[in-house]
Amino acid sequence: MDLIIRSATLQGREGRHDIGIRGDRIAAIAPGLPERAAREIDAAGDLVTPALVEIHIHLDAVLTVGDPRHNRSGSLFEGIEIWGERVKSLTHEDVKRRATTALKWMLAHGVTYVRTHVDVCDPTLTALQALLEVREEVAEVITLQIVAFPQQGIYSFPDGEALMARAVEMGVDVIGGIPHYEWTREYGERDVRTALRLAAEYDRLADLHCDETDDDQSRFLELVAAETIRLGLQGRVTASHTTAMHSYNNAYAYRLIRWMRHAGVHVITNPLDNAVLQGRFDAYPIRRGFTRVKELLANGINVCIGHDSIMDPWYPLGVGDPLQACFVMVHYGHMSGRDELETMLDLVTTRAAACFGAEEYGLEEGKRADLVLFDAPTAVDAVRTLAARRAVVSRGRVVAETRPARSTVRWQGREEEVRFLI
Ligand code: 17E
Ligand code: FE2
Repeated sequence: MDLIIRSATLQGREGRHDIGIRGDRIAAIAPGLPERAAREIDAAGDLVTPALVEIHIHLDAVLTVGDPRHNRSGSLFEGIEIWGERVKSLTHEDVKRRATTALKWMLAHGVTYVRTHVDVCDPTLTALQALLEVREEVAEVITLQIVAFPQQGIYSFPDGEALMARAVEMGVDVIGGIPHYEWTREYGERDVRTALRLAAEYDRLADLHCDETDDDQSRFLELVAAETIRLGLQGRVTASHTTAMHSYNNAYAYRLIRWMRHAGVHVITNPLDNAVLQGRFDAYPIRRGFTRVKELLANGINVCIGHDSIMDPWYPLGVGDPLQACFVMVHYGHMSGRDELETMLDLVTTRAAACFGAEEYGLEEGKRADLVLFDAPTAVDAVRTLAARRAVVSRGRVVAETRPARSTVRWQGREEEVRFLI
C-alpha cells in the first residue's frame, strides 16, 4: 500500500476501519489491515468520508467583492448589475488568479470535485477561456466541471444564443440557463427549451438557475421537468436555487414535485447566498426564500447544497467551505430532526456527487481515493463544529492538511483541553 488511514469511523459501518490506498485507488477497507504503507495516518476514531463536492460556485466572480462597488441593497438584482459592470474589466490573468485562489481554499476544506458556472454574456468570453485553462491546470487534484451560464439571459442579451453555442463548442461540460431573469415569460420558456436542446444535441448535462426569485408566479421548473422527460434527459438535468418554490401554494408544489420526480431532476439549494438575497422586497414577516428541501427529499428527489459565492457582488462572506452552507441549511431548512441531521453531510458528498455524475466517487474498494479525514468522530459533529479537515486525499495523495485548533481552559487550579465533544 502507498497510504493507509488507520482506525477511522465510516458512515453506515460499525466499529473502526483501516483504509488502504494503492496508487489512486482505494485498495482495501477492513477493521485491521495487516499490510504496511509508506505513509500511515492514525484517524484515532475520527470520521472519514468521500471527498466533498462543491456543486455550485461562480468561480469567475469569486473574490471581487467591492469591485467596482459594494452591493448596498443586498438584492440579487443589484448583484447582477454590479457584476455586469465588472465583466467589462475581466482579464484572463485576473480570472485565473482569483479562481485558483478559491480552488485552493476549497481543496483545503476537502473539495476535489467542483462545478462552476461561468458567465457567457460577454462577447469576448474571457472568463470562459480562462476557466477552461484552469480546468486543465487543476485536473491532477480537482475535477472541474464548467457550466455555460447566461447571467443576463439567452434572449435578453445581444447574441445570447450564439454565445451559448460558442461556449458549448469551446468545451463546457454543462449547459446553463436563467429563465426567471429573461425579460418576458416567453423568453424564459425559450431559455429553458434552448438549454435542454443543447444538452440533448451535444450530450451534456444541464444545470439551470431556475426560479431564483420570491415571485410565486415564477414557474419555469415545470417546463424544465417536462422538457427533461420529452428529451429523455432523466437524471442529467439540475435546477439550481428554485427559491420561488418556497412561495408556491401547496397544491401547486405537490403537483410540481411529482413531475420533478418523474423527470429525475436534481435540485441544488444555495443557503448562504439565498439567506441574504431572498426576502429583500418583503415587509415583515420576511420569507426565508429557500427551496423545499425537506419536502423534496421526502419525495425521493436528489437535493444537494452549493456554496454559490465567495466574496462577490452577491455574497460578501465565505471561505469556500461546503460545511458552512450545510450548517446554515440545517437551520433555515428545519433539518434538525435527528434522522435529518445525520444525513445532512450527504448533501455535500454523495448527493452532490450523484448530481455531478462522478462515477469513480465513493468510499468503496476500487473507487478513486478522494477522501476527507475530519477532526470529529461523526457526521453530526463534523457539521456542528465545522470540524477541521485533518487530511484531504485526492487521487491517493495527501494534498491538504490542517492542524485542528485546540483550546485550553484554566480554572479551579487546573488546566484542561476542551474539544467540544460529549
Ligand atoms: N448569479 C445569479 O443569478 N444568482 C446568484 N445567486 C449568483 C449569481 C451568485
Ligand atoms: Fe448561482
